Amino acid sequence: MRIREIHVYSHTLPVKDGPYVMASTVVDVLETTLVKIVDETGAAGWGETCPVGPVYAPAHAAGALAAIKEIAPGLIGADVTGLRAFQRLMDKRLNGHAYAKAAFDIAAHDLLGKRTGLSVADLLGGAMTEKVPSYFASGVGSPEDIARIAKDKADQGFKRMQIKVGGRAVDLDIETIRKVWEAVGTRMRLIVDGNRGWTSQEALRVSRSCLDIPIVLEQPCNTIEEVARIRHQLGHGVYLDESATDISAVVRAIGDGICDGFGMKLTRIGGLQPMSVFRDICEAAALPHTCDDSWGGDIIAAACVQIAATVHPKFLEGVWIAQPYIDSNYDSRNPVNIVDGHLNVPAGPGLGVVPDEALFGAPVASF
Ligand code: 0XW
Ligand code: MG
Repeated sequence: MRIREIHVYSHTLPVKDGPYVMASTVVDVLETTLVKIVDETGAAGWGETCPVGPVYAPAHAAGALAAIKEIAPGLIGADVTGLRAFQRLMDKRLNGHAYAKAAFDIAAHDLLGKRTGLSVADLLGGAMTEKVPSYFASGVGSPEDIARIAKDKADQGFKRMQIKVGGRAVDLDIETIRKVWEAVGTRMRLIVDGNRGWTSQEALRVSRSCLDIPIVLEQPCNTIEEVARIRHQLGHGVYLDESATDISAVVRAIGDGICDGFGMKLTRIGGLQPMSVFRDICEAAALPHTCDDSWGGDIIAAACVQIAATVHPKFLEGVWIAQPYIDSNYDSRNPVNIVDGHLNVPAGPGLGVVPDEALFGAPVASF
């Protein structure tokens, strides 16, 4: 199963009812990059990577495209049956840029699955469940608006919600957390995501002001060191997201006891192959984690659900997908949509979705 052709597409995803506001960035429209790899039989596999703007992480759409173009020529003739070797082949073409390599890694899994008749979850060790819990992530907003959204989401069947905070007066963040708690109580697990926006002192202040509310703090501060400094003074659990940059950062954070779990992004860690390593490390350490990505359409969403289905349910915190913020699907026959706060594992081989490529226009690059 050797790659004969690669086609790269750019596609625009406007934020429905946008903008989407986070501590460090406001986004109205996202540029996603898709790759289609074709083997000698004409079978195709799809991958995608969509940074949520240029500030959230050291990743941006133009960077993804440039890195993909750098890597692509070296993948012509590559055999997708060796998914670990495939990662090393990409490393030989370009140092770092895991978020771009992820698109190829996802496409290779999709192609291998489509050719063998196996789902991506099968390739990753096998699904443990047919549907996985999703969770809703709000933007940063007024206490009243976020409390109203929280109640709506609990009514829709979500069991977990991420409240975005940071980038404004910390008193407003505290008021938001309190209003959400008053609105939904224990109907949903509440995660408060600072997206690196608080100083250590602000994180401490929030935690001490909300000791009566069972929240978890996700990536409250900019660096691991800032989190580590206050870790044992906090009255709440801590998950790392942006700071969990790769497997070695994850291993270090677990070894140093800095966190109680992770928000993990499939593209940040480099795709499904490294994500499965991360999954197994978390299971060995008995730590929970999400299977998310920063943004993207049905290809990324399907990849997140496929890996999530292979996670022991007791360690799966949930799967965030951008679908509530996107107007349409790439695959209208098998769309990846949240129903009652949950996501069904897409049926069929590979990712279980086949995008309508007419949506993407002509390729921006072909190899
Ligand atoms: C809620 N997310 C999964 C989507 C946005 O990209 C931010 C992200 C997070 O947890 O930071
Ligand atoms: Mg986060």
